[in-house]
Amino acid sequence: MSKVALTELPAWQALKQHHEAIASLHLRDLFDQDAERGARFALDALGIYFDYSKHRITSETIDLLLQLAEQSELRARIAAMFAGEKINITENRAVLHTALRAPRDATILVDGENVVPGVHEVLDRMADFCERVRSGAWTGFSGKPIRAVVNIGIGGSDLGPVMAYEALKFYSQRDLQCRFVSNVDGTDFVEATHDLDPAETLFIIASKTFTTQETMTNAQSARRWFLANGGNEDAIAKHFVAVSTNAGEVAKFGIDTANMFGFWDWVGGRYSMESAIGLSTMLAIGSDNFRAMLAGFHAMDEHFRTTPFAQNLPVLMGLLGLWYADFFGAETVAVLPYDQYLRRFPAYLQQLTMESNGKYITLDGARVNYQTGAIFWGEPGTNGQHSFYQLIHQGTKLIPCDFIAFAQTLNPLGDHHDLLMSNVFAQTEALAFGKTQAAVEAEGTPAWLAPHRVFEGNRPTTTLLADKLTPAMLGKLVALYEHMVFTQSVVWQIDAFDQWGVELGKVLAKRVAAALNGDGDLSGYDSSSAALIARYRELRTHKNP
Ligand code: G6Q
Repeated sequence: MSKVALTELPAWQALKQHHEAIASLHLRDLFDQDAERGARFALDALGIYFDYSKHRITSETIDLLLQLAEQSELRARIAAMFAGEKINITENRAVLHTALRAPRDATILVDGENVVPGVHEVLDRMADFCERVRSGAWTGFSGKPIRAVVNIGIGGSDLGPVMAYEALKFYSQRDLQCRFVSNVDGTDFVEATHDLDPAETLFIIASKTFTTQETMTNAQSARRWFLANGGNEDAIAKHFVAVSTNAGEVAKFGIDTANMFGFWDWVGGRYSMESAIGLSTMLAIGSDNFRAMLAGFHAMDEHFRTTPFAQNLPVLMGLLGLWYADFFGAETVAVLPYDQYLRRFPAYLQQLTMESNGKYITLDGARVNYQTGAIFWGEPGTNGQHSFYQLIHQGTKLIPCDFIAFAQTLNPLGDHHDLLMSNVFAQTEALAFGKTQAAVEAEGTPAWLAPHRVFEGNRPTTTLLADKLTPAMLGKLVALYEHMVFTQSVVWQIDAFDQWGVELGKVLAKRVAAALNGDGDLSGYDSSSAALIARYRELRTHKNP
């Protein structure tokens, strides 16, 4: 399929000109000129108050961005994704994470087959299993109930589960702890298990392919640890379950496929936290809360699918991100959740956004001549304020920020929450409006010091204010970012659902691993790599068996 190049679209050209005209406008002036601006550029949807008034935009900017979405055929692409068309063209796959959260009576066809009953069958099996573990009915080899769940997985089979466990800890069963092992660095496994009792431990081997080097290495270490600490082969079935699409490999590992929870090739790794990959989440919070989370995802799916673009949260968020990336040259986006439970949310979003939109080849196979995916990063507020916010306020880079906050805290404690929230509002105010030279001088600041104390302002922010962090709200937030990513990928004309960029390193690592153990010839390597490998061979003390 051949499309008109993005930069040739009329809306893109108009945006270029429009950018020149408004780039120097200051948010101070925009707010001064329009007393209603705060309300004009704000939306209320699905319990999220979405304030995008502190962006360097006018009504015309939004009109042109919406035209860009139309000219990019976003509406048709959304329909294609929801209908199960194979929009992941480089892997020839449908992209149907939305089917994972579709209600029981929905019909979604892939190759002529309705996939929804299968989704709910797995959810029901997961719910039954989780109930048995949570209630203590499922016991380990010594008859004791399970008290620790260790999820072994990496990338999409880790980041979502970790993030969701942290985010929803408030709702979790506290006598059942979850831990996560992802890194092939043995330290990860050793530290995660050093104080665990194998008799009370359940391992979830979470791997779509069941061939990922890191996960399989950790899974084998888990099996050895279990056998060396009182477990036996017959008890493996009580202590190891799998989440995978690969029954053959699961059986080879020795896990009873009755204890395997499946999913499908139309679920991408980074879009899988609400599939069986979320088994640890369901074990932690229970199936009712898990289903509430799915309902939250689904509500945002429907919002994205049906709401006109001008009121569509993911669409607007995606277009605003694009406005800064492509017209202001901004390279990063800071995500700043003012909720301690969301501390892993930025890390989770890094994979979702950067693995999806970190592409320089279009669907037509051409090299892009514009910027694509931004670098996402962030930390929970207020901690970031005491470290990197300085650069956002007074550095030379433009960094649009997403502030995420909740009106109600899950842990009321004195006036903590008001103090937390006052920082949200104060930061976005300071970033937008800054502090002028005149204001600094009026405070009696000596002339030589004044420039250091001036805040230029005009730093754009979005504020997402919801009532409370619940499982449903988490689902909405994740789906919001998922669909934001998709929106951007459509305009950028890239495949958001493949990840060929992670392949090369994997292949080379296999070759190097073989070279580390011998004393073979290194002449096939470049001089830097050969010297590093030689030095490693010389210095390492522990030899693999
Ligand atoms: C995500 C990627 C990647 C994947 C991991 C783990 O979209 O595909 O992060 O999730 O490589 O893969 P397995 O689940 O197959 O072990």
